[in-house]
Amino acid sequence: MMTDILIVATNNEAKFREILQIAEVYGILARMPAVKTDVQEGVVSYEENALLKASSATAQSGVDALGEDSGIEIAALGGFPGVISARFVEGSDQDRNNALLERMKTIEPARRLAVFKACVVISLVNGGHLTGYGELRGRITEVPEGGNGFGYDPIFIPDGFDRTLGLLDVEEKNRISHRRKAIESAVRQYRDYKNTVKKQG
Ligand code: ITT
Repeated sequence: MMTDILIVATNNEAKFREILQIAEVYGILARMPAVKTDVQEGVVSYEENALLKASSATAQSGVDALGEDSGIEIAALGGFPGVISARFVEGSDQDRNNALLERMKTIEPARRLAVFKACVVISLVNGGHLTGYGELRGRITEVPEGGNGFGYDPIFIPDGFDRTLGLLDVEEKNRISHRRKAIESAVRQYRDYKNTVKKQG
């Protein structure tokens, strides 16, 4: 089992706990950075923001680092809020959930489709980086339900389920989530890269 330690460049506790649990499955230990990773995110793309977070943590810590950027895209709102999911309304997660439900109050159940997207970038001390993507499709409820998870979990029902992510436990969420898929892809590439480096060394 590998025990490479990756710095995780996030200021979001709940996101960090999910990343930690998922990375462990792949034999990678993760820890929160002792460095500031609160970079100025742009509004261009998840990739760009994830790379900014990861490379800022690598620059400050001198080790390989994982950054993640994610968001929710609501079909009936033209993909809004997307890359600005964390900050399109000031305040709490609950405030943002209520704001989205308010904007969607005239939208019928069949048109409440949404997708969570995540991009994970692992920046390497050698200057390169590895990128993974993940998506989770589902729909937006009419009222929030459940207190598990974070962000939009209480108003999102994944395809194939009849309950919100806020009602699933973290293990269930981590089996299907956008974050899981993005981490799995990036961490597999990272493992291959580490194995190649070891063979060469
Ligand atoms: P860092 O930038 O420090 O990692 P953040 O919370 O600002 O933390 P993002 O910029 O990536 O993270 O914003 C992602 C937002 O999208 C997040 O705050 C939630 O509102 C939402 N989101 C992403 N993944 C989610 C998930 O699994 N469940 C619920 N909401 C999620």
